[in-house]
Amino acid sequence: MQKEGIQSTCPYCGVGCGVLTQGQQIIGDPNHPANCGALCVKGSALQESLVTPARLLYPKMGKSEISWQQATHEIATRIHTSVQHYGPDSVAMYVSGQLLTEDYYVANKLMKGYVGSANIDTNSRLCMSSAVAAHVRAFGEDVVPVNYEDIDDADLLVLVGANSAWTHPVLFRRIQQAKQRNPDLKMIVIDPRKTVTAEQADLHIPLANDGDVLLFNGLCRYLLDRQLTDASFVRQHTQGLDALCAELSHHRYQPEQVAGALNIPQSVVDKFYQWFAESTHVMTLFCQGINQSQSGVDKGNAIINTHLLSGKICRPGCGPFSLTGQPNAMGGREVGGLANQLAVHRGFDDESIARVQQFWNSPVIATQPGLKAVELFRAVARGDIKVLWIMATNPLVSMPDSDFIRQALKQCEFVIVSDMTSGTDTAADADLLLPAAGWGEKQGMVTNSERCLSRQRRFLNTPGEVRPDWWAVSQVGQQLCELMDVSNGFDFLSENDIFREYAALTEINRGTRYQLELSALAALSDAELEQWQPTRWPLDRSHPYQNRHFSTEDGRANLVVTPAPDIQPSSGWWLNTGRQRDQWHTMTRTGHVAKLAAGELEPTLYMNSGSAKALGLQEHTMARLSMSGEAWIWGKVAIDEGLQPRQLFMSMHWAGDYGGASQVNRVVRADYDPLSGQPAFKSGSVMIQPAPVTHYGLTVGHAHSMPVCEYLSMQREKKATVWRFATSERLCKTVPDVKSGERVLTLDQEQGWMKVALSQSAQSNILQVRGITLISTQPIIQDYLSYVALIDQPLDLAKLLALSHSSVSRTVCSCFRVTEQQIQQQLQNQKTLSLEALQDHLKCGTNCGSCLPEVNKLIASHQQSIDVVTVE
Ligand SMILES: Nc1nc2c(c(=O)[nH]1)N[C@H]1C(S)=C(S)[C@@H](COP(=O)(O)OP(=O)(O)OC[C@H]3O[C@@H](n4cnc5c(=O)[nH]c(N)nc54)[C@H](O)[C@@H]3O)O[C@H]1N2
Ligand SMILES: Nc1nc2c(c(=O)[nH]1)N[C@H]1C(S)=C(S)[C@@H](COP(=O)(O)OP(=O)(O)OC[C@H]3O[C@@H](n4cnc5c(=O)[nH]c(N)nc54)[C@H](O)[C@@H]3O)O[C@H]1N2
Ligand code: SF4
Ligand SMILES: [Mo]
Repeated sequence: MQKEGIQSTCPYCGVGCGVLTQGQQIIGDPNHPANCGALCVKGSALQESLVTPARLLYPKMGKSEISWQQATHEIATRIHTSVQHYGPDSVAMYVSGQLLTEDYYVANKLMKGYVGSANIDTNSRLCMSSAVAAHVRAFGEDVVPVNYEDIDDADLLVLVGANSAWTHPVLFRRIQQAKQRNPDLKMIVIDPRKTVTAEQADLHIPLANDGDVLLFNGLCRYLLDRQLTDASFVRQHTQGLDALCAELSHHRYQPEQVAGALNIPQSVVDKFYQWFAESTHVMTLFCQGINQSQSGVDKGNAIINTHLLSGKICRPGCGPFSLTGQPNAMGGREVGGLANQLAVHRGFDDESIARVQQFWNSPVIATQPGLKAVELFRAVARGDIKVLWIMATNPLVSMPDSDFIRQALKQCEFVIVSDMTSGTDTAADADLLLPAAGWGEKQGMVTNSERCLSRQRRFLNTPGEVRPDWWAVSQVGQQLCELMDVSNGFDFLSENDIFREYAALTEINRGTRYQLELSALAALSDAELEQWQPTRWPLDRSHPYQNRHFSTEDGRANLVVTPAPDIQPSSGWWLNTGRQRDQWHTMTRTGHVAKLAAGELEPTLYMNSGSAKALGLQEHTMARLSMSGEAWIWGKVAIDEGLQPRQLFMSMHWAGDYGGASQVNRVVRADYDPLSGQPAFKSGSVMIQPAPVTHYGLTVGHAHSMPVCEYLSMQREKKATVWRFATSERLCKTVPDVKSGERVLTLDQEQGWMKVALSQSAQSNILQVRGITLISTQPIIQDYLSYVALIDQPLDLAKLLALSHSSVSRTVCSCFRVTEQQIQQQLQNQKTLSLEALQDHLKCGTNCGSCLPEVNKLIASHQQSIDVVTVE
């Protein structure tokens, strides 16, 4: 039963939209400052996502269900024994920006204050750690110095390495609205790919991969050479100018050199620099194209340098804006859940260690940084880490070089995984599985990109023995304290107790250079926390650093010298990875939602038509990729002219049964930024070839056992499941197996055969279709949805055979399942080419609006084709 009228926060991206439960629906909260009622396609499918497949309901050790008491006792004992025999660093936790602040806080306290090791790292290492390091280097603290409202005051928005139209859609909508209100507001998008976001920019800069430091250093040089800096701001509020000038004096930072090295026209570079210099209010929004790089931290600092030099910071409408990925990546950074922080924005200096230890009353405390994600798993593989607790993340899919992670986990003596589902790749390698309460079943605080604390609230009953993560950690903490014979630091009765303790700990920052200070919240009662409304810190409602006093020792921001890395000549093939509009990470929450699954049907490898030609590949055929020539992954080829020659793109999502062996991180190297440790997910060099396909296959129907293939993906539709496969082996007509009692009809076709599984309905003699399989030596492009529609229907052979001439079309609007083909047809039939007329017929884009950029693009291209015809 779902409770009515509950205010909560969306569990997906860092925009942090408010939601409300209304009957059996989840809608946008009109009163939440992050979204004012709007939701994107993922947010508006939350209700459908609530039923998690393979839900984990009881703690499980191996194959047996055990009690929580047994499970937590086992963990505490394992930790205790390991610390005694091998020292505190033999224990590690790997947690997540999708935990609540309370979960994160206790996990951090357990590891750093009671195990005595800082070996607690998080998937935020893969996501935000370069931005964190850049903030700390420039400002002395990990503070995002802008608010969402600043967008409304800006004259120029620069989006760098961010495909926000897909990844932060509600924020992107805010940008579009600001543009509508202020036609002078310009938007620049800096991305090697022409993304949907870039298509809407006033200027798109398709720079060479990792050319960002060079581009932004060039901007600094431009401002300095032309005396366009804010000299008084620089003099009074920054330090490091001389060293920066020395670096920038190199002639490679001149606009013509920059343009040449980045392979873009100089006029484009000039325009960017000129717009930046001329605009009084500039914001630079950046995300994974910046962070996920071997020069990620320098990229962040190069961006911040431009704002410091020009004084376009510390006032409304200005500043660098690191967009956070996960719903509570920011909250995790606040409590200090990264291996290189201690707690509450403090590092491992003597004073911080002493104050935190005193507050925690901790028996042992970590005194130096722990291992960062990539190194942490290497230590696991070496056998240095004996007990590893993974919580709310799926590293076997999301870490680079994921086959190595699989080996590391197999090697580890004791792996605990806390998740909502046992269906993840990581859960398969766990020794102990803990059933976690998920979104809607637990409550606590999350902090979004603009430092706004909102509450996720419970509105569902908890099934089976599922428990919130904070509870599981606290239970282990209590038992560990008993074993250590120290006073209990984990006697929390509710998430509120934990939140109050966390807020109280931030008091150590009061009156210091640190901005994170929430101690006023330590006095909130349960009732007050229940009533909590979204609140930004600093709690005095000031704009961060509005007094131009930064968090460094002397209050001056650091201009950081960021030498630009050489741009690699593009002789090889470059694999860029990232997100699709409708999926969330490793698909555990969105893979089973039919309308979200329609966005990208199978593991797809994008390239432009020139690249495809060079490789001898055609759309819908299969290519295979490898990092070292050992393991290969297969992907379905699709053409995206937004990619440059020799650039490939694949989404990070395909995992578990959905993606089979085609997980992209199997071929992404574990290279990382030396300062932040953040992996360079966006610049893998790979080998690529046409895959040696003998047979392609498509099966729609109910549970089947599918053949073992190099390529096998799965998609859930409401009525049936869809499998797509390809193999180098010759398949024979027995594939796939049919269930006993089913009858089979096999029809030879031009390039293969069709196999229909039939069952007789109990009431009549009518044969009903249970499954349809197409096998062909050629790619199968027929419209799978028409086949899905035939499942569980009486056999209609004529209809079935007619479908062999259908073809699949890309879904544009997921909410109403409108395809590109339908839109094209409607546009052809329509007298006026307006969006409104289109929507009257098809409704596309009338719910969440996430597809509007694409719908508008189709209208525009149709308009163009008409223009061309008229000119001729
Ligand atoms: N739909 C959806 N939305 C999400 C998520 C999701 O899983 N699905 N996840 C959330 C999370 S955790 C995160 S971290 C964010 C990520 O949000 P984004 O960072 O916006 O998304 P990505 O697709 O990872 O990558 C962004 C862009 O970086 C570009 N890029 C690659 N290399 C370079 C480069 O060298 N320089 C520049 N300037 N750009 C480059 C890529 O071409 C890509 O278009 O999304 C959040 N929102
Ligand atoms: N190639 C490539 N790889 C990438 C990226 C990329 O751009 N390219 N991006 C990286 C980035 S930015 C990120 S953020 C990561 C994300 O990668 P992951 O964090 O590994 O991905 P998720 O699928 O979000 O994993 C979250 C897991 O937690 C479970 N879960 C959900 N709620 C709860 C809960 O309340 N408690 C518990 N205990 N479990 C819960 C889910 O079922 C799921 O299994 O991927 C990274 N990997
Ligand atoms: S923009 Fe982000 S927070 Fe908002 S509804 Fe979409 S996924 Fe949720
Ligand atoms: Mo992320």
